[in-house]
Amino acid sequence: MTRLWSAAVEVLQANWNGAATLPSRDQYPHQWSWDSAFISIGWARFEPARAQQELVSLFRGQWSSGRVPQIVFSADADPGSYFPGPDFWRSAAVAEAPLAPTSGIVQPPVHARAVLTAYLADAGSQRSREFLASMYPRLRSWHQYLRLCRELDGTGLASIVHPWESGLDNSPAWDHVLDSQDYPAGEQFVRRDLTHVSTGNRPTDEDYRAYVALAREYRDAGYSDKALPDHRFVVEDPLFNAVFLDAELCCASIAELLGLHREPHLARARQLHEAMMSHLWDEAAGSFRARDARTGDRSTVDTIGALIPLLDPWLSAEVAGKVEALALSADFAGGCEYPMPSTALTSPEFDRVRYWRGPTWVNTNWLLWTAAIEAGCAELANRIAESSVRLVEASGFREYFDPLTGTGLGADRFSWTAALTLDFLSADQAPSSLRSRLGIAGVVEGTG
Ligand code: 2M8
Repeated sequence: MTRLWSAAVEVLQANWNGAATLPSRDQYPHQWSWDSAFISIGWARFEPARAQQELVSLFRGQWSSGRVPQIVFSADADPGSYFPGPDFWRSAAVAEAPLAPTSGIVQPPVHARAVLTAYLADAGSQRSREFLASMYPRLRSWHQYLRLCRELDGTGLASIVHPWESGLDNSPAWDHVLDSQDYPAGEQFVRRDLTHVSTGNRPTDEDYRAYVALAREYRDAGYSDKALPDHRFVVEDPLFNAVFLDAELCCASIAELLGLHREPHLARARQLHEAMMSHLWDEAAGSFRARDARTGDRSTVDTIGALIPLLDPWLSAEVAGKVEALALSADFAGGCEYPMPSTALTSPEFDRVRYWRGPTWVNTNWLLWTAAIEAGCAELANRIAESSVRLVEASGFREYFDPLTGTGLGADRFSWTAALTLDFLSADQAPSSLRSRLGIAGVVEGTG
């Protein structure tokens, strides 16, 4: 066992609160949705039972509509340690919410991949089979929520209704939507995120004014998705929808393992493929771009989100080739020592230290690495795995990193950075790819 491995294990153990793993004890003292999925992939590498417990614990927060909330609040945390907390979201006032206090928005649906990984890490045991059988209906209900409540304009794509739902909070991919509107000051609030991290590395006050106004409007409409056509932020995001497509493929594999029908999941994954090609692929730009569902306008910026659709097994060789070329170009891997930057290096919006506007993040590296392995892009996969490990060796398990110098930024001892490092370090024992489990060939010539 290497020093790096032991250090990563130690971070996860220190951030475990008895039922779940906190993303960071100081900065994020509750359970976050997609963090938990990534974190469980790390636990699966050395303690599969804990990986499964992490996911079961997250789904305690699932609403009766199927919605899996972005945050499940921890009773142990100091109520003033994170904003917006349970007093802001007021989930107790919503009939479909569970007993555990939660926020009312969602995050990308990485959970089916995490459930499959946590099962495969201990596939022989009775406990694992029970885990898989109990999680499958919860995943189905989560995906059904996204299909029934978040497909708003007949495109077949799931919409996000808040920048926090993307997981890439202040990405320039939605500047064109946010900048076209005014946000009332509303009730006063105190930002807690600047207590431990410097102002220049976090979203701006202006960003926060928009985030709080949009969250308040959604909350005050009772988190009703029927009201969304009037909502001011409704965006179809390539990363969110590519992860959703991948999640349906994972559900197809889970259904097969449980002796159930995989076809409905494959059909839904295929529909997402068609919808992404029709609405998010920008032929002129040769790239996937986020789309404002109310106006149809697409973003003009290339971000890390443009690359994650490589997860789609039905991309034509031409489209997959363009995505791979962009990933390896001077805009991303070819232009810096520590890829993958969250915004194209040559974009005027690129900011090397400000949160999701430029820095390298280990979770998006892991998603693209997974996609590159699935798509057979060995050069890209190797480059990402090698540079991610080099980055944490040099700077520790930080939340994000300057892609030019590798300097660590944001929270320290950050859980998904530690967890996914364990996965990069165990790549030689990876279970067979999803495409080969499902018998779906890699990139298919002529479709798309
Ligand atoms: C960041 O987002 C939260 C809001 O959800 C915040 O800034 O307070 C993002 O990086 C998000 O992707 C992540 O899940 C969360 C916790 O790590 O932090």
